Amino acid sequence: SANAIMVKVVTCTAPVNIAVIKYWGKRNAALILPTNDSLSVTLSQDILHSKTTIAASPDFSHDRLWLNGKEEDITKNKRMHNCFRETRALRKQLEDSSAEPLEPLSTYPVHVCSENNFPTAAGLASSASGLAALVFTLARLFDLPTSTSDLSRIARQGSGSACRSLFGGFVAWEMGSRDDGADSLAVQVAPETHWPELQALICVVDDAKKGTSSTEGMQNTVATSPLLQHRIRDVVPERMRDMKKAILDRDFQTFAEITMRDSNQFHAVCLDTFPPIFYLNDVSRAIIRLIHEYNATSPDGRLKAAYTYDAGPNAVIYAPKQNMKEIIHLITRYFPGADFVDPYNFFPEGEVVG
Ligand code: 2P0
Repeated sequence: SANAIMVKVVTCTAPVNIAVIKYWGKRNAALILPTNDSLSVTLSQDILHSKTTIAASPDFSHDRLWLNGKEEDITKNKRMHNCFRETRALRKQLEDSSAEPLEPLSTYPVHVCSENNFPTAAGLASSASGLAALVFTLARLFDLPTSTSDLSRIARQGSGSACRSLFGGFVAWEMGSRDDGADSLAVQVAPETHWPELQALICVVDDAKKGTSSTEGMQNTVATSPLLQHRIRDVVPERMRDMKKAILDRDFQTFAEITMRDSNQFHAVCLDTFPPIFYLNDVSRAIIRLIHEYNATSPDGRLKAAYTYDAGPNAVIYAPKQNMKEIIHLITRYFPGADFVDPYNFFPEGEVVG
């Protein structure tokens, strides 16, 4: 009918990733170009993901965003506009070069609804999955033939760590050397099927969102920490090589040692920032000691688990599946109030156990 309106709607999800070699520091804040390579493990989408629905219509007046059901003002959100601008430019190329006339979606305002299936307040990385879901859903909405690595370059301009959530499995973010960021993108080191015995346990130490934001914190680190310069120059390049090899060899010893050392160095760099940034609390540090004691009980001296911490107090424990139940029992024994995200359904009664 004459009153019909054209709306195209697409929904996609994107997973959370947890770095084992940490990204911390930008050489270009506007383009989100990092000071070092990083490497992460993408977690199963079944448990933790951001789900984004985008509608495009010529009848919408402007771009709008609803985050977990609440509308956010995005007029000053540069990072979202980066993602809109880049994907619309690719759509425009497609429209201009197509033999058949295409719907001019590149000119339509969009409505974006995004939600996490985990509490944003849990201090778990939500910007990575959220911005990855935004870019991936825009690419689907616009039918872009763009490769995943090229999409990761766009997601990077939404949030640095988001570029790694475009791939499953084991993912490197190559910092690149160009000033325009054309070679700063994510590549898959190995798919999730490569090492299915490796599992992640998320221990929610504190579910309040507080402290220094990553974006602000890392800029202060770049400006003030001499230890960061040592890390960038002398530590990360060798760790990236060793970590990639450990993953390809399914070598948990090397994987675990580098993971723990890199988490510790990231938090040391935070302490070396002036004024210092504190993300770990007493419970975080107690879990670090507990994992080292647990590893020390190993009869053959082989590591049984590795911890890692991001810009908050919550622990992520990587371990071979066979050790997970023991680790959960250990942590619940020492921390009776501990909450877990229970991705492998050890506790079928509910997602989170106390
Ligand atoms: C990481 N983190 O590699 C590191 C470890 C936190 C600690 O990536 O400014 O939210 O959006 O690029 O991606 C957090 O930084 O910062 C982060 P922006 P982002 O996962």
